Amino acid sequence: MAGATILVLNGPNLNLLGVREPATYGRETLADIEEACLEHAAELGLSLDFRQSNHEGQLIDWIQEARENADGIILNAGAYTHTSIAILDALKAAELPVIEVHLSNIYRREAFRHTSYVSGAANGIICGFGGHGYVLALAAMARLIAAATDHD
Ligand code: CA2
Repeated sequence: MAGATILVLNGPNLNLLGVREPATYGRETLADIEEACLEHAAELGLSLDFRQSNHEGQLIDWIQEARENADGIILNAGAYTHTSIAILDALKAAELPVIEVHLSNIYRREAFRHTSYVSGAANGIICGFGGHGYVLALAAMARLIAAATDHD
């Protein structure tokens, strides 16, 4: 597992974190979350590739590239979670462990947020813990990769 690279992908509008709607998404910025992830990844011996895009096609290109460049994907697809069969297909084609993350508890929110296409390709889902959910996802990913390596 040492040296494994985790791609952490963030979808549309997550660049606004900490700047708008603090009542829903908190005051933590995406840069704060990246910093916490970098710290935790170093403790776990993982390399991190942390990215954000507002564009569905860009997210799909990065997921496709991950097949060659990464060992696991942590994804907060933002609103594309609830709409994008294309992201689901890309995740399935990547054949990597996937952890879905949401800052908010999507099951306590509007009904349209209760459906996630991403979940169809995810090993597990973490939602409702704000930015700390990304750190929890890294710990879970380290265990998934270690378990897969043990069986090789
Ligand atoms: O809870 C999450 O992490 C979400 O993925 C966030 C998405 C939302 O569409 C999902 O249902 C749940 C929205 C991200 C938008 O982030 C903003 C941050 C600050 C201000 C405005 C939007």
